[in-house]
Amino acid sequence: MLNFGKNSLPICFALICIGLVVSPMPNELTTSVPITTDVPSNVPWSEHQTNSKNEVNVDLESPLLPMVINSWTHTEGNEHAWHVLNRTPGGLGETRNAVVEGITRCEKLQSRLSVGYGGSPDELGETTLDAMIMDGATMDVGCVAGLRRIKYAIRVARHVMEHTRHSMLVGDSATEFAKSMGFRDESLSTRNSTDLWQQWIDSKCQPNFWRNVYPDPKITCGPYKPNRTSITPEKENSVGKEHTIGPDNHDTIGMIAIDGDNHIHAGTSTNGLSYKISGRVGDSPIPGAGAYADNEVGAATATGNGDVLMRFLPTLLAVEAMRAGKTPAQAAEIGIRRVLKHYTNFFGAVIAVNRLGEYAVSCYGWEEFSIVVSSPLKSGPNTRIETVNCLPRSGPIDFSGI
Ligand code: SD4
Repeated sequence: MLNFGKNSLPICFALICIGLVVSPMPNELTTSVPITTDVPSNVPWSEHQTNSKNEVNVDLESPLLPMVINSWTHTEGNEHAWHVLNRTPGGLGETRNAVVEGITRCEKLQSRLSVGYGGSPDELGETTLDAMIMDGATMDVGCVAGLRRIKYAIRVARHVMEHTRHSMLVGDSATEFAKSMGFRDESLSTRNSTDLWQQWIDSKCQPNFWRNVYPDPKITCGPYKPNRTSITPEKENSVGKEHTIGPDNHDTIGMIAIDGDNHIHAGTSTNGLSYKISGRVGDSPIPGAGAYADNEVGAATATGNGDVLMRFLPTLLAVEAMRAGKTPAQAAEIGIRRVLKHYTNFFGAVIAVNRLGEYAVSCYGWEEFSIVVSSPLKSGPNTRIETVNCLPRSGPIDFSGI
């Protein structure tokens, strides 16, 4: 667990320089990057300064803002979001555009072949998309899940938020909605996704997400029927542990943008897990699971095995932990440890950012995890990749207070 939010700015710059010197990749850090503001982040929000309307910290300017932060090494999306955010001084009024357009850039580029069309074919060989945008000022959200045949899921999510009174549309009906809003209906399959799917069929549909069915899903493809024998109540320690998610086969971006007025938007986009059962929706489009934002406190976003993550709403947990006075580091770790309490064979990460731009990551299941951050730095590039060590997989985990 690494805390980015405590030490002094000079130390931060020194560490960045050391990281640049010792790191095999430019801009990639293998240690934490402590960043600070004048405001102690372990003070409960209720104790921070308030105005007559009882709004917290309204006049507080943070040297860390504006900022854009996202999960995994989707640098192009982050750079584009940063560019959009800086169209206005302080990023004012641009956080929604920054998140939506930054994520759209990833969807367009099929960033690292892992976000957007042409990735993670489901059991039927089709790519479907989940996405969400959340406004931390109004608490409005727009989400799409299992979206078929429309490339830019995050923009469709934005249309759900801005042109309906609903929060989420799903499946074919979401496609119809998108078409009526002017989006193009087109196949999301590519040579890459078709080849991946064919290889999966050739390997007898392994791995897959079925259990308690016949014929045996561990050795053969479906169609399957439910087993007539009683279901073992034995708890599985993981959901599909064969489906490891790593730097080369992950499929999600979670992004948070904060402007100089502490206005926050958070968003996600994913094509889910490869070989998912058709109709499966992950955590990414679910508020509180894939991402959450509240201008009064901050925001969080998660990545990893969404079938598990959505059971614990880790990003809501992280934001609520910060509201209760925890640092971003503690808050992110609370999100992860809540999952670990029940599923120790799990891959995932939570990024937590407070409204001042102090941030931290907690991750589990991998050795390390990378994020991209853009924020004003006195020296060095504004956009940089930061890599943190994940919680150790062996040894006791502290569940106190979880
Ligand atoms: C999902 N959480 O659909 C996503 C997958 C992911 O990097 O995060 N991959 O379960």
